Amino acid sequence: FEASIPAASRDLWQQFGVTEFQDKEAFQKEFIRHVETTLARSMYNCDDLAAYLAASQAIRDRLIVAWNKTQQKHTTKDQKRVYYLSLEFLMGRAMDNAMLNAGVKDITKTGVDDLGFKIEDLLEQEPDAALGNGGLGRLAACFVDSIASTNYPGWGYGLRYQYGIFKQRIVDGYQVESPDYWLAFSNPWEIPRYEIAIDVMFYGYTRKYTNDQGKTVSIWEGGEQVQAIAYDVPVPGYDTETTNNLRLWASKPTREFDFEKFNSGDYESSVRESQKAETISAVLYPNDNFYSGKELRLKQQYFWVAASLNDIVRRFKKTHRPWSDFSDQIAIQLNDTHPTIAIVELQRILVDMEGLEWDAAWEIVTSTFGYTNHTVLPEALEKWPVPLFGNLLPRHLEIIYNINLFFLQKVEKMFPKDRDMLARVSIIEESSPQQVRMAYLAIIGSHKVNGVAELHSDLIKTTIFKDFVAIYGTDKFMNVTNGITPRRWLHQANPKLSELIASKVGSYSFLKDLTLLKKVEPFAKDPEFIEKWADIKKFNKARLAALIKKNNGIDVSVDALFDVQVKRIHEYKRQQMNIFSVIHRYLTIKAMSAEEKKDVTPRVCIFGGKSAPGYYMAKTIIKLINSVSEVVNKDADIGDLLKVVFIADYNVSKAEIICPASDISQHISTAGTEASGTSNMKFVLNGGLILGTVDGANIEITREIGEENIFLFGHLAESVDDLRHQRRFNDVPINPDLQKVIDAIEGGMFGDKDIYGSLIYSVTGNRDYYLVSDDFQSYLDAQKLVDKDFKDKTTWVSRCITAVANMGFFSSDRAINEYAESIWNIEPVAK
Ligand code: AZC
Repeated sequence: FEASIPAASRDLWQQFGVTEFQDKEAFQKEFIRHVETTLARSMYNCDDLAAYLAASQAIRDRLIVAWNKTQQKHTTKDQKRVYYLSLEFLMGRAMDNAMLNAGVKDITKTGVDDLGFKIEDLLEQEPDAALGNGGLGRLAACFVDSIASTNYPGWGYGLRYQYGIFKQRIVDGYQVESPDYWLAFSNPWEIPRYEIAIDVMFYGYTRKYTNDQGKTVSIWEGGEQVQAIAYDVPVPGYDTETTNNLRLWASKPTREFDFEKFNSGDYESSVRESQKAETISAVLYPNDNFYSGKELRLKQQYFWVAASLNDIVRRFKKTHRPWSDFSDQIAIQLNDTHPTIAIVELQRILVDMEGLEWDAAWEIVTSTFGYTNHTVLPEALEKWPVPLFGNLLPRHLEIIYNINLFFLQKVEKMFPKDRDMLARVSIIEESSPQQVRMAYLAIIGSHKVNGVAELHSDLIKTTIFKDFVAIYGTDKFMNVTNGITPRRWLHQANPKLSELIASKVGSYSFLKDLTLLKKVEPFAKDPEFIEKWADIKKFNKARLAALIKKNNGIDVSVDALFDVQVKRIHEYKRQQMNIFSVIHRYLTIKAMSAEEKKDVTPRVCIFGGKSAPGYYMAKTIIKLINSVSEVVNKDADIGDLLKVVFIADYNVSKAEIICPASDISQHISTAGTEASGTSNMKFVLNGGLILGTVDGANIEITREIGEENIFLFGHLAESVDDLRHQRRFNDVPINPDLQKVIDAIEGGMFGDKDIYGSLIYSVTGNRDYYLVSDDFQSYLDAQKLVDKDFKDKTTWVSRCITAVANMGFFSSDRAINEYAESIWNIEPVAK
């Protein structure tokens, strides 16, 4: 497939080369061609799904032309590139984004309209590409968008799961999972590259032998082979010619499957064995911020890493540069520890296969990799049992032992006789069985380590990675605060607000330079602007109200305060505290006289999010929310003063409807537990205020938008350890308002109290690890302030405008520029 056309024929190629469609008519021609040939349909049987597929094919063709040009340019310019390795890319839908970034939104919209379709209906046909769990995966999606939009040469590498994150239904108040077979109707946004097939080995053994130079070397052999097939997803930049690549690997059996078995007549088991290969990339593990040490997961990690590195090295070798140029040409970013085995794999390639000396190879490795940490939660840190690891990847384990030995020798020199230090920082934890600590390997094998918001980056330096700061110094550890792409999270999700902003900025240039939002700040006091802004919020709330009506059958008033908490369900994110406060609100309103009720700010409390299928406590929280919803929504005493809604199957495309519709969104993690959060940025960017703790990016949002425009509460990260200690060892009574709530639950107000036993115990049982009780009073106080402030509509909207005007910092373009400058050392591609 490397075959190139002889020079004599190239003119002809150029003459007939595919060009991008430029106008509506050309689009329509392409659209019909795809309906009639690609889909083999006609105007007599073209439904919305077929029309979506045909329109997507037309747009995809356009992307491919741009993609080809970009790749050629990158090859010619031969600049340093970045490869972003992420086990999750939570992309959501592609079509709207592709139209916008390729600049063909209007053409397509009017084009399909003439042909008898509504663009909105077509967009609805597309299933989300939900190849991620939550924040980490969505960040990767924003990052590839920004890398393309800022013209950096960069690729994403991931896995092409056949099943993305499960679909969530609510049955009798409980979460029920079903598979997300998103590829059922084919995926127009990927290009299968069957010719790019890479063999990946597992298991086997290592053998030492003496090579021609008389050196003893180790080789890995005798294992099982599977094949990685590349699927390319074009990633168009906004308002630029750059279209980058996201390469996702799918596992296939190798072509030569077990011929021995085959010939001995055991055909069936030979085929069965080869089918097992396909399961490697079949399904995304549905845990967010939680590590579960399953062998298949380690297989996924190595499969994806080995294929990606093979691909990267192959591309490098084509340039015929010396190995010492490797890290001048290539930067690789590790999105959390999931791809950490890449460090070992590159060392193996260089030493075992390319014959480099250990030290020279290690120098290349460490200057190539950067590692991003996304959490300090102990239950999320990856540690692989040594026996499991050594069985699956025997040579890699040997290399890890060597890396560790050289590292510990260095530490021993720096801190002579400090055995505790050696035990603490060793890659191998001396537990039973021993464990490979992946985060430590990632730190040792990278030149930079970063956290994702200031507080988090400080915390990793003072807690989980403290010893490594002592060893390497502070320069190796840095912060890059997360960001979000304003294309999807402002323009696409909230076209009316984007248009209103553009009317004041003078153009849509803020979508490329988000700091230009600052230009709307003077209009925060302009009555006409405030009114328009308020109308848009109302429109967006009506859009969400319609979704709620359709999904939940509940009527909500757009005049009520929309209070939203949507994110993965996790005890540290404290949805339990939110629902407890909703119960408190319900009890309070119920006890009011008719006169008192007149003063109540009506509220719609909206929840959404998935629980990991095996996370009992999170599932109990979902059940409680739904039970409260049942009771409150039909209580005639309450009416429109309080509604409680759980939106099932929260995902990227629902987030695009939900984010623009909030008045208040909640980001209320126990201080020090949420590394950054990114939905907090989405909600503020869409003109909603935040009720939050002093945690993650909330802190920087406060600094940017002003503390008068955010509702902060709760204990600070620095007090958390002490408070936990207090709870555990002294009898601290629980907050009296919280006690009333618990009494109500235990009195059976929301159904069988036994269902909630362990949830209540997690707060009352001398532990309250997430400090629900300690923060409850200040949470209620902050809620009260929200109720009061919301009554003054003009001031409220004015605060929202000021907040939006100061959100420029949170563009993922800014984050990518920081990575490019301080970690990757790459430049944008010149025109
Ligand atoms: C998340 C963090 O929980 C979230 O705070 C952050 O915004 C996001 O990463 C992006 O940086 N972490 C994860 O989703 N998962 C893991 C394993 O950390």
